Amino acid sequence: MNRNEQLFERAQRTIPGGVNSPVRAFRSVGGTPPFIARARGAHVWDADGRSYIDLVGSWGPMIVGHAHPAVVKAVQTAAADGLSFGAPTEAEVEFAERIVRLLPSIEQLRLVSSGTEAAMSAIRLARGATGRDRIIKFEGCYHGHADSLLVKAGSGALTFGHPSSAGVPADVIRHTMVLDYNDCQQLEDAFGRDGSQIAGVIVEPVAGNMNLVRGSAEFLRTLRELCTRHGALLVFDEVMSGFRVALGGAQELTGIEADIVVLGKVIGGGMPLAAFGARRDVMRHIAPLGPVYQAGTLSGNPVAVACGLATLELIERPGFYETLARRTSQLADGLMQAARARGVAFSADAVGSMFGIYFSERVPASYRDVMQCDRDRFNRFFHQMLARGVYLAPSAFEAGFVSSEHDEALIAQVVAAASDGFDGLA
Ligand code: KE4
Repeated sequence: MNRNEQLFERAQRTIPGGVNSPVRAFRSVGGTPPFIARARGAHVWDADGRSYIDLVGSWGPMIVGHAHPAVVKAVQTAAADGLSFGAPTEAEVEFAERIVRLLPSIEQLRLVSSGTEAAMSAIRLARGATGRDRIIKFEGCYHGHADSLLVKAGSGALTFGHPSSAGVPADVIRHTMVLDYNDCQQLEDAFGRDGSQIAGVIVEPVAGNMNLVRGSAEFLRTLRELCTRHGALLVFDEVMSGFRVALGGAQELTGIEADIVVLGKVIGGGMPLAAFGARRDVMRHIAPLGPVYQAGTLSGNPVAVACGLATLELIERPGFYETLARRTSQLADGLMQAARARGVAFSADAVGSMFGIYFSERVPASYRDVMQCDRDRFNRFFHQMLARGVYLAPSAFEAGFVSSEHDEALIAQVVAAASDGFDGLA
C-alpha cells in the first residue's frame, strides 16, 4: 500500500469514512483519495510526494492559489498577535467596509464561520424579517447542511421537499418548497398559490453544486420580480459564485440585486470565514438590534479575517478577473476541442473562473439535463486525469476552479493530459 492508502485505512478507524466532508472520500469516483501534504500556487502534493495541478482549489476559496506569500504573511502576523478574542476588532470593521464597498446591495453584514452557517442565518433572517415561514429552494442547489435546507425535490412540480438526510424531521422541512432550477412557470405557480406566505427564496444564481449550471436571465429576473411583488426576500447564495464569477459576483454578472447575499469560500481565502449581508432595513432584525438571534464564538476570527483581507486585497488588482476568465475559457475551449478531435460526446462551460465539464453533447441548463450526463465516463476520465497529475473535483456534480496561479502553460498541460485522457476513454 502507498502512503495515501495507508493513511486512508488508518483515517477510517477514527473519522467516519476517513474524511471530514463526504465528497472528499471519492465514493462517487472510486479509489483512494490523495492525502494532501502541502500546496503552493496551482499545485498540491500528496502524502506520496506526487504533485497535481489542482482544479478543486479547496472547493473554491483558493482563487489566488495556495500559500500565496502575501496571504501567508498576513495570517502569520495576525496569529502572532493572538488567535481569538471573542471581542470586536478593527480588522473586522475594515473587512465589513470592504465587502460593503464591493457589493453595493449590502449595507451591513455579519461574519460567521462557514457557508452553512451563513445560509442558515440568512433563512432565519428572511423569516424573522417577514414574519413568514415558507421558503423556496431549487433541486440541485446546495446551501450547506442546515436542516431546513437539506431537502431534495420530490417531482419537478410544486412539491414539498423530502429530506435528503436522515435525522431531519419531516416537520422541520414542511415549510421548504423545492422547485426546478430555471423553471419560471413553477415560480409563477408557487407565488400565485402561496405568495403571501413565502418568506424568501434561496438560490445559487450561478449553480455549482449540480455541476456548473447557469441561472438563466429570465429565471433570475422572474425571481426578482415575484419576490418584490409578494414581499418575499430574494437570497443569493454566493458562497461559491461570490468574488469567483466576477468581482461583484453574480449580482454584477446578471444585474439582478438580491435582498440578502450569502458569502463564503473566497472571502476567507481558505480559512473558516463566511458572511451574510443585506440592506440596513433587513439587517436591523438581527440581534443585538432585533429579535432574530444569531451568534458564534469564532465569528470574525482575527486570523481568518486577516486571511480574507489579504485575499480581497489581491483580487482587487486591475485585470485580475479578466485574466482569470480568459484562462478559464481557454481551459473549457481546449477540453472541448480535444474531446471533439477524438469523437467523445463532451461539453464544457466557464463562468468567470468557475468551470463545468459534462459528458454530454450540450451544456446542461437544468438539474434534469445534468442527470442525463454520462457519470461513468466522467469517473473514468477523472482517474485518467488524476493519473496524469491533474486533480479535478471528485464528482460529476461539482464545478471546478481556476486560480490566478494557473498560467497558460499549466492550462495547456491540463488540456494535453485531457487529450490522453479522452484517448484512454476510447
Ligand atoms: P460550507 O458550510 O461548506 O462552508 O458552505 C456550504 C455551501 C453553501 N452554499 C454553496 C453554494 C456551497 O457551494 C457550499 C459548499 N460547497 C461544497 C462544494 N460543493 C463544499 C465542499 C464540501 O461540502 O466538502
